[in-house]
Amino acid sequence: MSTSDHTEFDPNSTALAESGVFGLPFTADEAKLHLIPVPWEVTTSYGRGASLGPDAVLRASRQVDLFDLETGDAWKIGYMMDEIDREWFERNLRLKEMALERLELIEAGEEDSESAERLRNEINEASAELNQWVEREALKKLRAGKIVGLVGGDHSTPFGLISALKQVHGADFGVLHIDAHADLRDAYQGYDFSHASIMHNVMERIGPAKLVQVGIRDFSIGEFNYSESKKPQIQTHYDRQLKKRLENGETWAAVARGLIAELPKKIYVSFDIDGLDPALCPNTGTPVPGGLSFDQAVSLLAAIADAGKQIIGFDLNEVAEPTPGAAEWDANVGARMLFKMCGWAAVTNGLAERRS
Ligand SMILES: [Mn+2]
Repeated sequence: MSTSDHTEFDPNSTALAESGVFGLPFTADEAKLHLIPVPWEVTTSYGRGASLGPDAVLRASRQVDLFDLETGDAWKIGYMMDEIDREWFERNLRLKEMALERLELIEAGEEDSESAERLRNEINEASAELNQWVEREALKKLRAGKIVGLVGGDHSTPFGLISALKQVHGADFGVLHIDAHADLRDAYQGYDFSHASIMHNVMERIGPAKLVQVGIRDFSIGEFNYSESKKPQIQTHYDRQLKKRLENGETWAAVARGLIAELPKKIYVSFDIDGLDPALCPNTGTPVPGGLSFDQAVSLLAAIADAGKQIIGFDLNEVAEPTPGAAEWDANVGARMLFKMCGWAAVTNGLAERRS
């Protein structure tokens, strides 16, 4: 849709196949909220398709109805997604092949061989370059006064955005991390910027004031000990512990309020789709039983606004392309969660009125 027919945009009509994210017509100049798609899954251990996530979410997003009972017409501030970068996507495919090649060498007991080392170095260098690219793109947008979200890709992808946010806001912000996995490993499988290390990297290399993890149910003893040693800067809320509180009669509203109370006023939301019940994301790379219901996650986001806190940025990651023939279920769920994050970001930045 071109800008010329912008005034004729009908929020009730069916979105055109080539329209923007959520079927919206906004240009980059007009939109106050920008989404950066990052088609990247070089270090994923198993399961494939997260690099196709941005495209799958974009397509599914056109089916989302714009009016929202909680965030009303927040979309009117303008949401847009950058075009998916072909070069990074192609590079991702080549590097993913190299990672598989290296995995074969490791399985053959040749992890220390010269060829395995060469592959590892090349992947580490490319991942660092990707982070720099994301950071540059995010900084441009932040300095133009935009709210910035990111659509992965695997969970390594938001590092550059969080780093850019620190440059703009300083370190006095917290990360609300929704995930099945703790992602606190130090250089998983020899990769500096692995999806499984994202929160370790965020804490050690960027250093926000706080990390609050929710839904965690798949983690190593090393990650557990690391989290314990970093209390209270890191507060990991294991899924089982949260569920037990609910079983014992606490309400989710009270639990959610407590989780948000641990965070400073400025909050970055990092949403790994596998934090949800895997029935909601069966095709994600590493699904784990348990997790949050869609509504629990939605209430958790609303609790940020209830507490008068501000979403300074966010990401949605690990949404997988459906297997051929399967319904676009993961992307459908992902697009709806993304829409909620956009809406609450608009509201908590004072750009839109909440409705309920
Ligand atoms: Mn993750």
